[in-house]
Amino acid sequence: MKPDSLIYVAGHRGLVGSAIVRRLGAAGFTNLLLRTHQETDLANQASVEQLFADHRPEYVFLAAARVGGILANDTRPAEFLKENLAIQTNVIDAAYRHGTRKLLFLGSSCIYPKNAPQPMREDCLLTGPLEPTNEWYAIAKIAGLKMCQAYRRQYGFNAISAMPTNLYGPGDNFNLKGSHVLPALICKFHEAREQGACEAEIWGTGTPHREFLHVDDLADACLFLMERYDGEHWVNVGSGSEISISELVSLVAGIIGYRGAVRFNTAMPDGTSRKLLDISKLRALGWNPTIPLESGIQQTYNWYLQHRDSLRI
Ligand code: GFB
Repeated sequence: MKPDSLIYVAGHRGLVGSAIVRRLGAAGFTNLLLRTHQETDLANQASVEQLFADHRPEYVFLAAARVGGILANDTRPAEFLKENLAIQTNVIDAAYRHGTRKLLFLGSSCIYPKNAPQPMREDCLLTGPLEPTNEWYAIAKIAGLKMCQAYRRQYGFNAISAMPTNLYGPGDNFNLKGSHVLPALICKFHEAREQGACEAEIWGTGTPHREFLHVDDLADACLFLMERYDGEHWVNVGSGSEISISELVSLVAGIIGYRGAVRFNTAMPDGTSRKLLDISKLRALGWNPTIPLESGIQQTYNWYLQHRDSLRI
């Protein structure tokens, strides 16, 4: 990418897209194409066609997606499948037809089988059944990375895919019905402490393990891959370490200063028991994560405190 290359960040107001915009700005890329959902509905093929015909971006970061935590995934399967298939199909196809030089598609670690050996290597894709709570989202993301592969093979289109682990950071969704676990814990413990509540509810058993990556690390990896990787195979992006939900609960409660009790609501789903990514491929390319979990959570909590009044929670 050159400093004046026209770069389209699809989904620039989301957790990932906003981090990519910050990272591009820090690296001196100023010619960014950014459109809100109101301006361009990416699930609408005609809108996407118009955008690409008008602007012909040279590079595309495809960070737009219908995303959510375990409850949203589990209860809104049609939206997660249909909207993601539509968004990614429209954007990847339009980018190819309008001469985009390179596109980076963002997937998710939930593409891998529920019982995949840990840590999960890229080549365990499609070797077993998916985790039921998010199989709809996972199927859409698998279709997206396969579309990138297919367009590369048949048309020579330079489309690559990155598969991030569970993400967190500034700009996350703190709405408890739709959020992932980390923003949910921040919100729950902060509110409980403020209100002097003696108990906070945690979903599931607390035994599942998750790997968490700060979104600024992911954005850095996306730029790295855009500039240095041209392969047909997708690349895992993670922090390389996992933590149980119970341990995470203690960590977040400590950072926020919540000293009340926690109650595990086992009527809520646990999801998959582990999903740690094998990131040796990315490390071999020369990239490593840099943001430790504890300081990343502290920074995210500070962001939450600053933006709390304007969040829809
Ligand atoms: O982050 P999370 O919603 O998504 O949940 P997944 C992770 C774990 O935290 C689960 C537990 O075991 C939850 O039961 N948990 C405990 C909570 N308390 C809470 C809470 O208050 N809110 C939430 N949300 N979880 C998602 C997928 O799975 O991961 C997506 O559904 C995507 O498709 C994303 O892949 C990265 O890690 O289970």
